[in-house]
Amino acid sequence: METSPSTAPEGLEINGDRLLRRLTELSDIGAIEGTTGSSRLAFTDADQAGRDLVVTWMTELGLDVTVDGIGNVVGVWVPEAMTPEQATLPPVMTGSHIDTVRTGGRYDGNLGVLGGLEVIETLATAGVVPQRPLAVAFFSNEEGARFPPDMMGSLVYVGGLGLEQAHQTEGIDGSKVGDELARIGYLGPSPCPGQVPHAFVEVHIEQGPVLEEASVDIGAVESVQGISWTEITITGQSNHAGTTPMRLRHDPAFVAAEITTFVRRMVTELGHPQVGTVGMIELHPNLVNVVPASAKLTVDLRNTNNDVLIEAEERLAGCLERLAESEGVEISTRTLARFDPVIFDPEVVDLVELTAKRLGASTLRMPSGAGHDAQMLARVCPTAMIFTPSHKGISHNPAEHTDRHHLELGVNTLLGVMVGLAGS
Ligand code: HGY
Ligand code: MN
Ligand code: MN
Repeated sequence: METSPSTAPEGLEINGDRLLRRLTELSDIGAIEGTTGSSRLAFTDADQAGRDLVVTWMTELGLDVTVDGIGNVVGVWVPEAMTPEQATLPPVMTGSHIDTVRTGGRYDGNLGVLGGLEVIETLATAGVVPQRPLAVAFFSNEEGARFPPDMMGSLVYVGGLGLEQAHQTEGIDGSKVGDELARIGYLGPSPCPGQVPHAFVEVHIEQGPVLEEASVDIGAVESVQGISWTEITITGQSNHAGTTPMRLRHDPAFVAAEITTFVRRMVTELGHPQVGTVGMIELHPNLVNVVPASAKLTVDLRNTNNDVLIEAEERLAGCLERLAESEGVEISTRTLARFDPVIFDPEVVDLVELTAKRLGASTLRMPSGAGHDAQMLARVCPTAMIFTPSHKGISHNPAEHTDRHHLELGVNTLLGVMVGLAGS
């Protein structure tokens, strides 16, 4: 991958006011009262409104906007001064997502999409003509919180998941991806898999404490850890809370609690960087005086080391077998997501680090604890990520915050890396 240190005009900087204004305007859609966060679960009305707003900005900027069969939106910038040969080259692409978890923050995903838009607007305004088109995308359903798996849109974009299979995916509310895409008007005509970019780079908040604790400005992300999501359904025997002696109980709530504590103990034993989360527990019928009939819970396991992640999965499976036996319940599982760790392109990582240092930033090479669309694009083209610090490491929480200086530094780094990858 030939990359050249950024050849953007010395000192060319993004317009921080414009970036902040767009981040604010977008986060006002699905705004969570009293916070700076938003709730825009994939393919909901709020997601549709957010999509419409960003598509408007892309169109106003003169980008060639396309929507594909899973609702991924790509805006391509082809400056008029570009030669016909250059205009048909695969673009350097950036982007991320604008869907959020139910309790989302202002910057998760949004920074990568609006930062990409800002880079293109800055270059266009300055009359910089890259040697190949630049593109900014937002990929559908990156969070996977309503419809698993996460990174669904970018996974379909790179051919890792069939479009029909994605459309048939049922959400936590019983709706289907294909129906919801049609309902919000984003069941687009562009083919999946999508065009393979020349290279892909994503700027994203770290969503963890590492950069802030180390007082470092920019993360040069070298990898993404492996992800394993399992849905567990426990079927016991519904019974009267008062009359049923403990010896006769087959209690899914108790089993769910045992699984939750098992995950914590196992992860502690395996040690850092293994993490484990029980994020969802549902009881049925969920009433004070009824021993539950069933319980459904999710387990999210992650590790940079795939072998240890597999060990964690095997230990969890053993725990479920023992509990089914001892408590006389039925336990079934469904894999919601399973992605191996991903290593980014070393030359693109080098360019991120070099570009940030040229801007006077301190840098740190690090893995990503969160999943990102970049980990899917890495399957088809040279890819890396730029991290900005997260205040107190808080994310997937409306209190998510990154200070302006770091937002601007992250997007200025993105500008330099994109120009460096495209040549100008
Ligand atoms: O789950 C994740 O890591 C990402 O936020 N989708
Ligand atoms: Mn994200
Ligand atoms: Mn997220």
